Amino acid sequence: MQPLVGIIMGSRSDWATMSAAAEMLEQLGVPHEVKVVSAHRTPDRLFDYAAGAEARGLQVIIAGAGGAAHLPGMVAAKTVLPVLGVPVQSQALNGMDSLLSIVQMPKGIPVGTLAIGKAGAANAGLLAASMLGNQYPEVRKALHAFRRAQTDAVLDADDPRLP
Ligand code: RP5
Repeated sequence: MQPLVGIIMGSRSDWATMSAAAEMLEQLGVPHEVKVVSAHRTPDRLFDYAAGAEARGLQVIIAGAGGAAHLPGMVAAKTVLPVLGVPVQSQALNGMDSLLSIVQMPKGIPVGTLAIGKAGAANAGLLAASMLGNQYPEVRKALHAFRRAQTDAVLDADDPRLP
């Protein structure tokens, strides 16, 4: 099926984090693609990917990177598609560097920034699905089911002393 969401990341090492976004989209039945696209190691690939994303039918791009994380901002500079940025937890600064690099975009080129690490990646998947839900009723239905199951899981195990 034609991918609607593009998940990109600066390095193969980001997959341990970004796989949470892919798993969420998988669970919600949203067609997606996954690629390593590095802003500084493969700048031409980054430009081609971002510039061609809309024509290829992508509707949302999720971009994860760590350290001086310029990938989401650079992608956003080359497309009007919504870009969701995931700060990957870096070793040196625990992801604060990634977070600030992604969230502090100057006025005019927005990047919707999620939390550091796997929670942010999973939420990026959910947020992408919410956006698609405006146009694809089956995705909205899957989101309602996800929320119901999440609520039920808490209510069904609300005594923390029990296993
Ligand atoms: C960034 O540098 C990547 O997004 C990754 O989070 C970080 C480290 O990359 P590797 O040295 O593991 O390839 O570009």
